[in-house]
Amino acid sequence: MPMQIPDLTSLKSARTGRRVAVCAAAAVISMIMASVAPQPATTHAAVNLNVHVHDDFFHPAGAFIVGSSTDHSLAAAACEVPSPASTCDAVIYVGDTITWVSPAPLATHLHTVTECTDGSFTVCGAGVAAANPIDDSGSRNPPSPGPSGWPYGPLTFNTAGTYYYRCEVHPSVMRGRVVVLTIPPPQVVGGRGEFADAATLPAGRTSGGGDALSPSIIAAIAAGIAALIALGVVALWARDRRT
Ligand SMILES: [Cu+2]
Repeated sequence: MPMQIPDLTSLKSARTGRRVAVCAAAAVISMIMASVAPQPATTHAAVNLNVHVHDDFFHPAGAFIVGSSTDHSLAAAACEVPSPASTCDAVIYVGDTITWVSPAPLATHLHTVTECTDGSFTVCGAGVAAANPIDDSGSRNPPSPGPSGWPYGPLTFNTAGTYYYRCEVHPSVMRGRVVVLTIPPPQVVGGRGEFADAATLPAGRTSGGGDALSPSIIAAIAAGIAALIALGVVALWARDRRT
């Protein structure tokens, strides 16, 4: 019986065909992933954050639920100190605004919002820090709104950084920081709230929630499904070539 000699030309052709198919599948997957991948956000809708003026401390709206004596004591313990805790910081993003408010009955004393040069809170006054937009509110009476009272602002922060201020009536304990970040925030914010500050949420942002799939997760799922389909097609094609 004559020996069977394999057809080398057809074997090479099959291998080349598989390689082409795998490369084509990889290209399709890459194109799908590139088309569905979320693009980084480049814009941020400016929002306002209220900072509450108390006797005698500052804190951003929502950091503490001030309304019971216990929560008021917690807020005072954290914020009415020479170096307030980070929970007392007003954290915003470039382009956002801050408004200092003192809705009754938060405060009964006169207070000011006066910029300082740095975290020592020792050099303070109107215009002492050129980059600090806080300047000086002057002495303001509760309640808000009032003829000589609050609010102070909104003031816009266009440069990232940390800005310091204090009350000139209570300079050793009534100190605050505004931290301005450059990265846009997520489009879903938490459900913190106090008084009517939730009304300052921008259009398109919702309070609470957070259960919806993010665009990146949807893109990952779509890419995974596309990859599975492509691999299945390649496997079927390779099996057909062997039979
Ligand atoms: Cu004060």
